[in-house]
Amino acid sequence: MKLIKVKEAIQSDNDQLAGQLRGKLKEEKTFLVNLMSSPGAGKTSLLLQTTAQMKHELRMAVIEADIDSSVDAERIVDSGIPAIQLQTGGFCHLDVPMVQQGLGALDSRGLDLIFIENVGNLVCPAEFDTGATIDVMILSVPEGDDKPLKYPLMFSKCDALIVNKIDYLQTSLTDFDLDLLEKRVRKLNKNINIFPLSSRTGEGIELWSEWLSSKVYEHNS
Ligand SMILES: Nc1nc2c(ncn2[C@@H]2O[C@H](COP(=O)(O)OP(=O)(O)OP(=O)(O)O)[C@@H](O)[C@H]2O)c(=O)[nH]1
Ligand SMILES: [Mg+2]
Repeated sequence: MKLIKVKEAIQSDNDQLAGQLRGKLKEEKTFLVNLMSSPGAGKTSLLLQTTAQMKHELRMAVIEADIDSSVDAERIVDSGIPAIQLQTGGFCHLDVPMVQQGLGALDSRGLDLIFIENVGNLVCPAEFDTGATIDVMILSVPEGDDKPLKYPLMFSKCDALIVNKIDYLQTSLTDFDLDLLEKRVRKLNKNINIFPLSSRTGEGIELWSEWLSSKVYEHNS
């Protein structure tokens, strides 16, 4: 009997395509951010704040991915930033061919910075390289500071961690411990960049945007 490990074969093909896409984006001077989190952590809210902060210096667009619906892409377009919606029809993550479809629909040449809002999920998106230049995740305060213990792969693979909804820290509604979270994350990923912020009040958005902007200029020059 012949045994074929389908998942490994799919991932190895995908890894190869991801490497090729990263090379192409580098040549075209386009920076691609893969933004991941659980549902509702604040991906779309962060994108609205970040693009508003950076729109005078960079040409940007957003690829939204959802299992169904196009509400997120509509919110981005309403803010004046080009966006397209990928509907995965049940898939819980994006792979490189799906991202390529999105890039094709946007005509990515001429854009400095493109964001992918990946499907809301802390498991599957962590396993699939999208070909993005960097991976960024959001953990929001109401989800709790124990998430690095439960979803270590996601925290291990990201270049930056946004801790969103820090406005909750000033209330009695949470026991979230930011220092404890940082200790847990650094055990998995020593050099990760951590940005506590609120996509509601705007606190911390400037620091995150400045860091991202410096990465974009480094990559695209
Ligand atoms: N208090 C507070 N609420 C926030 C913050 N950021 C986002 N929210 C709220 O959290 C909810 C979910 O935000 P979204 O930006 O839609 O989250 P998302 O990760 O894009 O959600 P999905 O695309 O459904 O996975 C909304 O009601 C936002 O208004 C924040 O910093 N503080
Ligand atoms: Mg969203």
